[in-house]
Amino acid sequence: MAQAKGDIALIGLAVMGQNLILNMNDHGFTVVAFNRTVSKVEDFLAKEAKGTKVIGAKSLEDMVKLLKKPRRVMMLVKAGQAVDAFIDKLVPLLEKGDIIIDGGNSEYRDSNRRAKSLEEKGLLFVGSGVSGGEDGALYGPSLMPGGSPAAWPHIKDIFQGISAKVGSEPCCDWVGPDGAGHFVKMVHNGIEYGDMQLICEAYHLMKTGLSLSHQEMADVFDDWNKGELKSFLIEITRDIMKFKDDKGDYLVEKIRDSAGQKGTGKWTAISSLEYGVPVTLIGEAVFARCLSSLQAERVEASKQISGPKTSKYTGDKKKFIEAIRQALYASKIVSYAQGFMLMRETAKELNWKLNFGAVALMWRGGCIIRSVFLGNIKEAFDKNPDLKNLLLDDFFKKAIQNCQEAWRQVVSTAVLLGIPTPAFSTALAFFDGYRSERLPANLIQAQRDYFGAHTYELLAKPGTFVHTNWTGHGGSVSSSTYDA
Ligand code: NBP
Repeated sequence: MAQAKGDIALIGLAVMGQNLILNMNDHGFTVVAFNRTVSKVEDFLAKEAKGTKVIGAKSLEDMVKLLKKPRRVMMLVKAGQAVDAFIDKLVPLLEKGDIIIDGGNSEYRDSNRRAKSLEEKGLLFVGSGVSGGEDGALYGPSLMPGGSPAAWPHIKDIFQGISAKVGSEPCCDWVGPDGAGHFVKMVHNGIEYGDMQLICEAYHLMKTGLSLSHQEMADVFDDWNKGELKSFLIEITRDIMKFKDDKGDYLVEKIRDSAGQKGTGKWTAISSLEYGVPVTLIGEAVFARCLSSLQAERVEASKQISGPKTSKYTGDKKKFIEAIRQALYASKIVSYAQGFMLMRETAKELNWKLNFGAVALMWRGGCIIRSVFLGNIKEAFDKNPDLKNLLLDDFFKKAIQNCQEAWRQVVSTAVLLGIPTPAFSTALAFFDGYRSERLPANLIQAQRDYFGAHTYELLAKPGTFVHTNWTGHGGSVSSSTYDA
């Protein structure tokens, strides 16, 4: 009989799984490796895992026998059907209290379902966000585990051991029940879409509006990376700006301007619509990718539709670059405020208790959106765990106040030059809407009541809904259905 010495099993020997195994091994854990195509186990042991303590399993039965109890089985396989297929095969092999961990990019509602179904069978389920790409998996990812709370004490040492650290603090903590871990990872990815779009808009303005060279833009990003915008994405953008191919040309300009997407940004936008939270910046970032992908159509349109006479800014370049930096910073604050609004509302709806300070810390290091800025967000939630909105925190209120004038100048200049800045613009529109005591929705209510007798609420009598016969020939009966 095989000796049960494995601390954890890992199924899925593609790039993420392999690197996570090596990371676990480096931290002193004994990992049992398995893969659907079993020959890859042998290959892995002979190559990447040569000289490590990693144990290969020839079958799932074999793998389970090699594990200490409670058994911990982590999957890093393609999200969707592959996860369910493995769960179905694992369930008969496991015992009460054993733990199945899904570290793939699963949709959080799938994780809600899997947690419920496995808990009913006496097993524990963890759906964990893993961020940081292949390097993160190897050297320290950001990990966002959620699911059956009873699983956490059994996986905490491994997870916090292998995760990225900020100082001595691990970028991994328990997120919440059900699919909360995958939900938070989804919002992380949505925010990543937003951050990338904001940087692209800054690049577009500097390249088209200011005609900066690639070295000049690299210098600007380098400079920004020394201050409040310091982050992984700004850092890699600096390096991309100055990267030349073997012909000595700037590679970025040779890349087709059509952005791909795997869906997590879209899921965030869909969730925001479902829960009624105005996560406008991520929505615009997703749509900006969609518009970019209509590349052939845009090329055709560009020959037929013209914009303003010039797209060149004629004012002080240096001052405008600083204004762009401030516009990016202010827009980024709005984007994160919106992301946390979505998490707050979802947590309320699904009865999850999320620790927002811990979420900010998990994103502070290891993941793609890692930045100094997330430290400020953590401080805001540490100061006030019930903070309604980041925009109401003193630090961010002041920060956005300082940037406001420059932000408006950048958005209005971009409009006049015909350079699209959907994320900068929507962030500003949200900011102006959020700080408005009165919005024109009174007119929407009047219109709805006019054409559909949907009723409206009087400011002076909150909670009292009335209908008006606006035309004199409609009836006084109101509608009970929302079909506008
Ligand atoms: P992939 O997403 O390419 O998945 C490859 C693994 O899934 C292999 O082990 C493969 O087995 C297995 N698999 C597939 Br494909 N279809 C299967 C099926 N029907 N039944 C069982 N197994 C199946 O690998 P990855 O890029 O390492 O990502 C793993 C997970 O981590 C994914 O959910 C991904 O979204 C997530 N993730 C990836 C990154 C990243 O930067 N790549 C970052 C964060 C999270 P086989 O060898 O037999 O084909």
